[in-house]
Amino acid sequence: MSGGLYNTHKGDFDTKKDLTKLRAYGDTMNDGKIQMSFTLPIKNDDKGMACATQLAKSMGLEEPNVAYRKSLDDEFTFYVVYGTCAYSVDYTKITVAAVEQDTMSIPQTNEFIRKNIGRKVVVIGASTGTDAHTVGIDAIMNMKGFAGHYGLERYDMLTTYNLGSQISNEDFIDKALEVNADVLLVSQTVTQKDIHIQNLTNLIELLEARGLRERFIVICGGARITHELAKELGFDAGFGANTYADDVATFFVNMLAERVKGAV
Ligand code: B12
Repeated sequence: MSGGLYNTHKGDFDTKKDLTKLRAYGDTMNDGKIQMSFTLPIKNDDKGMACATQLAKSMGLEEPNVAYRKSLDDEFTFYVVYGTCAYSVDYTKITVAAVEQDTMSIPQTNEFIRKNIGRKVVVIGASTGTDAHTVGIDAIMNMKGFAGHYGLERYDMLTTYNLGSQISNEDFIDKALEVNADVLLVSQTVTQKDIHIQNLTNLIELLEARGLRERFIVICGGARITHELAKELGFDAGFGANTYADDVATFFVNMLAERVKGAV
């Protein structure tokens, strides 16, 4: 877009996109307009609104304006604040660690396994620790899949076990040994107080303590998981939002094939 969505005449505003000084886009290029929301543990009155405005200013928002406020109860108020963000980022300097691969289709993956691994691959998945969210791991594993991408249960050359949610790391490892798993898939949704970091770290520590870390390919995923974080925590890969069964299957069959190749 250049010069605004409804721009029918040349107005007196910036139209030049500079990726080294990328700013938020509201109505016109580089106007820096953003909207954010938060809750304050105070009652919904004018003083509360002034507090919300002050907080927004401290966060770098110029001319903040409370566009919406709603009492959640007598002592909590939700605010939506609109304003101009003073900051920019240098897009050209941003690098991200991500799994780099050409995702294979289901038939391609099945064929790849037949050719390079020569047997069915065993995959076990769960939402572990206290995390009760199953939708993420189901999206990856269930036959019907998610958003038009069938899940791992659909693959002829995979044997899958979806344990559901709130599975302790100890039980997860025991079950992985029982079914002779090749791949461990862990889903983590709740990240409050870094509970996911503690739980994911605990899984890797338990595997290491039992001399099993290299026995499995271990992958985690969830809306707030990045490949970078997963690697830092000792996982082989991490997948965030907008990833599907075919992405993770492509990753682990390639990794397993490398191991099979290395073993002969
Ligand atoms: C549905 C839902 C629930 C349902 C879950 C039902 C179920 N059976 O799963 C219920 C009502 C039970 C629930 C409970 C809670 N929830 Co809830 N829930 C949601 C909600 C609305 C949607 C989550 C979802 O299903 N997304 C759809 C799936 C498909 O997306 P996804 O998980 O990101 O998965 C994708 C990727 O991340 C990736 N992926 C995920 N896992 C894996 C694993 C692997 C191996 C790979 C490769 C990829 C992968 O692939 C998937 C497909 O692309 C979100 C808000 C939201 N709109 O996101 C809150 C949310 C996740 N819940 C939240 C919270 C806080 C809770 C509770 C703690 C609330 C409470 N105080 O009781 C409890 C959980 C208690 C517990 N012990 O865990 C917060 C989490 C905040 C945080 N970051 O910590 C959210 C974000 C809401 C919010 N804004 O506060 N919740």
